[in-house]
Amino acid sequence: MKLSFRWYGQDDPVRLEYIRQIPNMHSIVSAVYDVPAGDVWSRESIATLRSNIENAGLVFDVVESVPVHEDIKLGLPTRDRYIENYCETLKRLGEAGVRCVCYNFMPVFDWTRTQLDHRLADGSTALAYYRDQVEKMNPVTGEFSLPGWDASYRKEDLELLFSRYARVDEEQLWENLTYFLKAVIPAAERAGVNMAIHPDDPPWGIFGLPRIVTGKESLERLLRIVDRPANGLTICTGSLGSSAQNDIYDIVETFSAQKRIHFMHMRNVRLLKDGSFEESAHFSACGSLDMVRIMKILHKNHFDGYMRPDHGRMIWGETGRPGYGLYDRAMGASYLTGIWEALEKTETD
Ligand code: DNO
Repeated sequence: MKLSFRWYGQDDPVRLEYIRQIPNMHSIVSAVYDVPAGDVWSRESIATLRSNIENAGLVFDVVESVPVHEDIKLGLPTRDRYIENYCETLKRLGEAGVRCVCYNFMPVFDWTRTQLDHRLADGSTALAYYRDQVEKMNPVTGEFSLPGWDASYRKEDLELLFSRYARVDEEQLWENLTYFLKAVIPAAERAGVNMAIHPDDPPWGIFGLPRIVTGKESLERLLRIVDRPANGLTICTGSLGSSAQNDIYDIVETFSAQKRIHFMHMRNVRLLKDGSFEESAHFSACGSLDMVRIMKILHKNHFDGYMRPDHGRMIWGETGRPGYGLYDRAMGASYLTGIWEALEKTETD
């Protein structure tokens, strides 16, 4: 297991020097943020990112994310150009030493929450998703702004995107994903990069848009499309685990045994009865997931990919990017390291 930590570049209030001080820290997970989705990442930007990270004594070998242009997800004729750009970016990342690229295939919205500062009993704040609130929302009328989504969309862009997605059902989205994987996985292999798709978060359709990377069956289907190690997974425990229909332990067991998990996002969530969820501290007792059980499965299957603590709460007065402060994620990292060390030093039974 290689421990890693997400960093949003020079604008991130969390400094690389601080991340370096977290025991056992190995890799920085980052991206080039100054280019629109679909453009090729410049060699200069990649080199700058790499040298900033290396100067801090850390390794730059994981990227999250190289975004997939909406035209690819929609299957528009323009997709070929964007796929070509995607492959070129992978080539450049491979040359710069990147070994794992996380991406997602969610239409329009990335991760979705209704609240970024839900107050927990201990006074900390965390992200939350309340189902009834999402059901009442209509993103096109624009009477609200969802936390965490790309605020750069104008109303007209969104209307156009929604009208285009009206013709894309789940099967069509699978076809578009298939087209993408068949072109991109060979390029990733040539670049020496493992692709690791992030599951949809939350793992169900929202706002009438299709979502397909939602559970064990869909992950199996995805891996079969191009049955090569470079076509792999990010298993995000908090995303998949936020649906009571997913057995996260079985998912981790199945795909770590197959060596198809390249990246683990470790996060705990508390599931509520109506299908809503609130994020929590990493410690098992704080949420609905048994983190030790997940780590045990990974350890048993000799997981040697990347792992990062996912979203943390805001604690100790820290302000900044919701979910991505330093303190609680650092505690999460230490918790995960502690569990791993205990497993390493315990005879397997
Ligand atoms: C949220 C993240 C996601 C993730 C992308 C991967 O905090 O887990 O935004 O980076 O979905 O493409």
